[in-house]
Amino acid sequence: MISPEDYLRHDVKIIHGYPMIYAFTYNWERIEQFQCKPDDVWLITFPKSGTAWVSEIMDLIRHDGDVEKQEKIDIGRRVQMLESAIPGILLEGTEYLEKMSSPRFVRTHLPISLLPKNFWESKGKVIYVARNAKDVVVSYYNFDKMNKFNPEPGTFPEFLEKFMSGNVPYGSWYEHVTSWWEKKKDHPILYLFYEDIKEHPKREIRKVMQFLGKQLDEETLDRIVQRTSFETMKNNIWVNYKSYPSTFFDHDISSFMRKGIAGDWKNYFTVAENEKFDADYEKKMRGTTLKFRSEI
Ligand code: PPS
Repeated sequence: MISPEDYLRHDVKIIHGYPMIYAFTYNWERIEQFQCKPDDVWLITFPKSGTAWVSEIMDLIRHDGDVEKQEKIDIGRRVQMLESAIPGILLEGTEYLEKMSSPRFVRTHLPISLLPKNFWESKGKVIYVARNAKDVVVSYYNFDKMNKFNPEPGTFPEFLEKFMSGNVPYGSWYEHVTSWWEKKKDHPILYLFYEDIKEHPKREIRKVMQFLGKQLDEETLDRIVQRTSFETMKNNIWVNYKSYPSTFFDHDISSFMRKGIAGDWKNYFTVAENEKFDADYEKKMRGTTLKFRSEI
């Protein structure tokens, strides 16, 4: 019988060359064999890029902006995470998805190489959300202090090194964001940026609405903007991770809905770290047309 002590704060496990959250690696076959469907809508992100935010936007669009129609369950179930698993306690993400009626909203942080085998042939639409690397590092570091599924992050300088070398769950941010950017050429992908949603939420929510093939009036869009603001989501138990026990997520250490801004990295990076990061970034991102804003 598996218990949380067997996987909480466990080191990552390498799956086909990628570091993965240990608890999620149980029975990995379930991910490879997962049957994707043509009407699945995928939300794909590197961790800490705005997954919960865009999940809530998608769920509200699906329900015409009506909170009463939304299921009172965690956002990770309404837009079900493919690879999630709390062994011995909760059904695995794949099992939930198999029971879900279509069209399903599926979320994942998986890099392209780890997708289910029939992902591309199933041709499901993809919403990809990317956030600038420096804010992702800071958000990831704070999350790992409170998220017991991941290894202890160590100090910020230590975590920064691990991030730059791709030695964090789900691997290299650089590879993730650029490889999905390239895939835009031959797959229906709406590629969004956290900073754009922050700067102009209604414009970006409208893009999601159009991509999902919905028609909502201006008043409904305004309501969705309000209901997915950082302040509203911070107090919503179904999106702020407070519905999970502190054994898994310890909100006394840090909140899941922490700051929700662009540019917080300036409070963490030293001048020397910033210079080193920028030089390394330049090398790793050479050759891509993908551009980020680290502040707005
Ligand atoms: S996870 O664990 O990978 O699914 O995390 P993810 O949801 O991708 O990212 C969490 C960060 O997104 C911020 N967030 C928001 N920012 C602005 N507005 C809204 N509504 C919002 N919802 C979530 C959240 O605060 C995390 O960022 P940080 O920088 O840590 O605050």
